[in-house]
Amino acid sequence: MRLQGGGTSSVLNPNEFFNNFRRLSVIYSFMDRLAEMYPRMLSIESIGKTSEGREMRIMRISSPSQGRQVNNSKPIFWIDAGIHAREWAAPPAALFIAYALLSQYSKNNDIAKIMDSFEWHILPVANPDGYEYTHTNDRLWRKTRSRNNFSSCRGADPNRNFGFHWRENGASTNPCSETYAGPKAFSEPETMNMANHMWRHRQRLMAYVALHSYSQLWLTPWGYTSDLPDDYNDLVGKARRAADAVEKVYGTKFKAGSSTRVLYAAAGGSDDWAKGVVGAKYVYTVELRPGQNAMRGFVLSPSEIKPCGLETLAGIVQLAKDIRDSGPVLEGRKKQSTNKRRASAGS
Ligand code: 0X9
Ligand code: ZN
Repeated sequence: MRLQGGGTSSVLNPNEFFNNFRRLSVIYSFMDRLAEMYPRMLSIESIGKTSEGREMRIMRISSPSQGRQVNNSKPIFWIDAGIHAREWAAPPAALFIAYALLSQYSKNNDIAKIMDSFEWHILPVANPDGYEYTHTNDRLWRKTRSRNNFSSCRGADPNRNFGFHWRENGASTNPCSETYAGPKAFSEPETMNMANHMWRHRQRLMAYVALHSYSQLWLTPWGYTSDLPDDYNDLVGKARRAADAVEKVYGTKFKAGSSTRVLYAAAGGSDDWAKGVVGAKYVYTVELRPGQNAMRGFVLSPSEIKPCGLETLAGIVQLAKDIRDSGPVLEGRKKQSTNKRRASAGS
């Protein structure tokens, strides 16, 4: 798939944009630029603010309504990236996918299919405060940047902060720890904003993918227990097919399996919450390049941004096609999730 350049050499030109890692303001300007280029397919929406007051912006992407199909009845395919600040491979991969959906809709059959089948909600920077901090102060910062009571250490691990089996496993009570779960579930505005948005769209939320790095894994729930979800075979089967599609692009090998069994038990993740509370069916955490033995795994060369984007796109396209072909699971979900209490969702 070729990237179409826009004529100028500005960093907001899509071809140039993916040549390097970008600050948050440049990412947001790039999103605005895409919204100008594709006004019928893309709208930008704020889902709330971070603890330092930065906006959290999602891209809502869908093909223009056709005939009787109304856009707000499509199942939603959610992608977030950068919930861990230092995992720089993830935000550009999410943006690359968004740009491919928009720019290839009229050129590529697979993209047209998955655009017609889903409404895409893409949050390229899920932890904007942390992301900026990795540019200005500490390249290896992971957490949010909220202030903690009784400690000068800042932030909580947002991927230990979601309200499902919160802090039961693999999470710390120490504010100075990298895996600090926060003082309570959804203490961080970033996770609360994500949860509110997903909850609001729960009847249509079909697929949830969180992009992280690194280790080259396609992980399914659960992350809080070594037990497997009832539909594990379906989930891991689709993950393997996605991983195979990724490998076909540059030979990058990904392993598929449940989070706890492949990595470690860690409760309070966004993935477990999306499946366990919201009831999204196809839920994955993807650990992007490089492989788990890499020396400086969070620090990717800028020259890997496009290859990483391209191979991740191949996996997502495969997954979306497979979900689409596995039939109308949405109807069943609607009935099942409407009465479900948001027991552990905080407010
Ligand atoms: O530990 C994490 O949050 C993720 N790995 S990372 O190296 N990117 O920090 C894995 C999360 C898997 N999902 C759950 N444990 N719920
Ligand atoms: Zn991560």
